[in-house]
Amino acid sequence: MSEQGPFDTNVVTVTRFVMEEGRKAKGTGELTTLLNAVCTAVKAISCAVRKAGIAHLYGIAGSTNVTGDQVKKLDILSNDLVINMIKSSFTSCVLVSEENDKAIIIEPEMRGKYIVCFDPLDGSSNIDCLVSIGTIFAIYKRATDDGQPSEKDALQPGRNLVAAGYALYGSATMMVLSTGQGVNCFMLDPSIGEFILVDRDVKIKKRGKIYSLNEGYSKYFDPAVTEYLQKKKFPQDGTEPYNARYIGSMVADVHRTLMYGGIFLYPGNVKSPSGKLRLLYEGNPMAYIMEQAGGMASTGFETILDIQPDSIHQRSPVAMGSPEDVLEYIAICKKHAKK
Ligand code: AMP
Ligand code: P6P
Repeated sequence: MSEQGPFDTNVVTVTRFVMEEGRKAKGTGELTTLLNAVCTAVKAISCAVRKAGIAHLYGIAGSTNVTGDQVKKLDILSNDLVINMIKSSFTSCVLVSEENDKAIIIEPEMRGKYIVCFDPLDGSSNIDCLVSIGTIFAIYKRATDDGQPSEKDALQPGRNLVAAGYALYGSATMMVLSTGQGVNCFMLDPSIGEFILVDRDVKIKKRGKIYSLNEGYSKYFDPAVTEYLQKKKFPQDGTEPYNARYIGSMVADVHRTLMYGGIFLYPGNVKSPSGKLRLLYEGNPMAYIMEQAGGMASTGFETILDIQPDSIHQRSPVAMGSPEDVLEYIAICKKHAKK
């Protein structure tokens, strides 16, 4: 409760927060405009997600995306919202979406200097059972300004990110955002349709007590992953075993890891050596948030943000969360690599 009582007349919205950051950066305002366009898309997606059952947005829309997931109506609607809001902000030149095989090159008269990689509705296989889902976005500045922008402009390591974040459509809708000066969390207040700053400069615990991965793939795990899990379940150092938590929606699993500490893993395995998660619009933005919050994000051998992408939908193994937990996992991976 602020000093004014129940109604805060000086509330910090994400729009106000981003404008303040923009003034400090002495920018032209283009990034501020882009971030606010993303927020508008997220508000509209949140509304659609909350109404989906009533508005008959559930159900299979018939097509499949690059991951092979059945594309549901909410996926298509979310993808169209993000594309249209960003296009009409005149800030971007190339868009990469999980829902589009090819990169979207913005028409010349609407172009700006930014590149946005996004998953418009991550975790979509959970839509019909009302499990939390999310939107993930990653923003780069175009590195070259010669000629026609292309898909190649999006092939930048995560280290080059200018901003990244995600929206979680859970028991409430939250926007988690970083523009390189830490991680800030904004809760959507549906009564005024604004994201309100609720957690400033979030930092992850140095070590947690939760591991998160799909143990249904245990048969296919590399030996290092099996050894790591054994250590979490049957610790030999007198400590208590870790808890297991896995939602199967990356945004929800990563947000819980950010809030409570621990480790989220989607490792490669014998069937899919690079795992399932996509580098440009799942691995990199989440790794950026984790590092900005004092956490770590690795493939087990390489820092995720240092990977030079070869293709826009390439996959990467993911281990991210509390630094001590990720370092412990990396040590086991490297030990097995030496054998
Ligand atoms: P702009 O001219 O608005 O595209 O901004 C130029 C650069 O300034 C951006 O690429 C960022 O590195 C920084 N910047 C601009 N606006 C913001 C903002 N709202 N928050 C954080 N950094 C910003
Ligand atoms: P699995 C959702 O489909 C997703 O892309 C991520 O959100 C999630 O972390 C992962 O796939 C879950 O995959 O193989 O455990 O069902």
